Amino acid sequence: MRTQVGIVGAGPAGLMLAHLLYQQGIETIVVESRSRDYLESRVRAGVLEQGTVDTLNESGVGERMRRQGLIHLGIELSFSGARHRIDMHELTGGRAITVYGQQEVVKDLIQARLDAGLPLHFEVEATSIHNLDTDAPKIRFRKDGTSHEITCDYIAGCDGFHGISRPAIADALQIFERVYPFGWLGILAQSKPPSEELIYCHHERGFALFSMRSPEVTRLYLQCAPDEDIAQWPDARIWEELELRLGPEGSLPEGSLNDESLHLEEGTILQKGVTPMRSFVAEPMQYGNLFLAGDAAHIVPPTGAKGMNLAIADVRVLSRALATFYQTGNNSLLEAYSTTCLRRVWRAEHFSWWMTSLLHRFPDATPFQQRLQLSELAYVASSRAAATALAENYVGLPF
Ligand code: RFL
Ligand code: PHB
Repeated sequence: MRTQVGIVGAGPAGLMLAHLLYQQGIETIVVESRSRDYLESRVRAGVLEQGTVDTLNESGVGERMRRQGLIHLGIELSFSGARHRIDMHELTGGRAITVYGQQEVVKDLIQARLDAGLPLHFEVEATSIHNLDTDAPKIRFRKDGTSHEITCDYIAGCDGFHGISRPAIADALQIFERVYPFGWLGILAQSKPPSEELIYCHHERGFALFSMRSPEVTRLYLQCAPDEDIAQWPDARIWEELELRLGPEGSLPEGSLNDESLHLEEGTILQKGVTPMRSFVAEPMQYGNLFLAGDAAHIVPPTGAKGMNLAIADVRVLSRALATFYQTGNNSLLEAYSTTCLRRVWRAEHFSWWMTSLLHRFPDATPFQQRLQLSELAYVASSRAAATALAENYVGLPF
């Protein structure tokens, strides 16, 4: 097999790249180890930045998102028994986020690819990549017991954190990493969300997040141990813990909670799982004719809702660089790929680390550190400058 750009992985990064390159007349082959059904039902991210929304719309795959996505103009922070609204729309001169599930984005991109009749191979696991410093790099995979090879001009490693692309160039990379001493237990439930906006809760029992997928389906998270045993969390315990973290803290005087109290509707839990949390960056995001994009190159803890948005931002840069090369022969944008992406990546790394540090309960935090956390929360809730810094990062900096 021969193609211009061989793409390993059909998550948001690989699918979006294939779609953007198709629009530029560039040939691609996508190989994905999982089944279509698995990809379309994997519940992950839910918050799209304005720039991600614009990219989907401009490339003609935003129709269902425009109908079903929920536009949010603000978020709430809950701490010390009260809720505070951050009016992102007002603070950022009219920007907003859209709540639309990652698996819905993936469905729309898979459909566009199949409608165009272009190669997207499910249940095909790339086993290795070769000849990266030649002009004919290769992707090897096995199918039906025989091994196959795709010869490319370029390879895009869009195979996520556990893929094969980054390890293939491990010797050329510098790794920056921080692992957090907690994870998130996430559920998807058939019930009305407790609020129309997302609520990020700092609570003495640990962080909680109240999000949604639609007016009837809620997505909720609880801070837990990184290796939490999900079997210890029957549905009733999850609801009870969510209720506690949405409510007041034990030591507060009566009457300090907002009088408008929230109602948590308990519905059928459709899915549950535990995600460990880390910050991770591999530099540079390129070696020879291999380009890494999305989670293959970097991970953020989910608190800032940046992971999928960064994946889309990377492939926007890469698709433009490849288009320029194929149209003009000029490879300067390709050479600048890693540097260009890393500027945005590190901003998102900082913001995600900051949101995580602000909102979680750290098992080894001293009383001094806990007071600093509360002071910073109070500052964000009361200072326009501090709230603006949160808002502009949350809605996403312009491309
Ligand atoms: P993906 O989605 O992991 O896709 C990589 C694909 O590569 C395939 N693959 C291979 N295919 C062929 N051969 C091989 N050898 C292969 N090895 C792997 C895999 O099967 C997979 O399909 O990476 P991509 O495209 O870079 O996308 C990244 C996002 O998925 C990720 O950053 C987000 O989900 C992170 N994230 C969030 N991001 C946001 O922007 N907003 C959010 O609100 C948000 N919330 C979240 C999140 C991630 C979470 N979890 C579960 C990690 C909430 C959670 C709980
Ligand atoms: C989600 O709805 O899944 C979600 C929302 C905000 C986050 C992370 C995840 O920060």
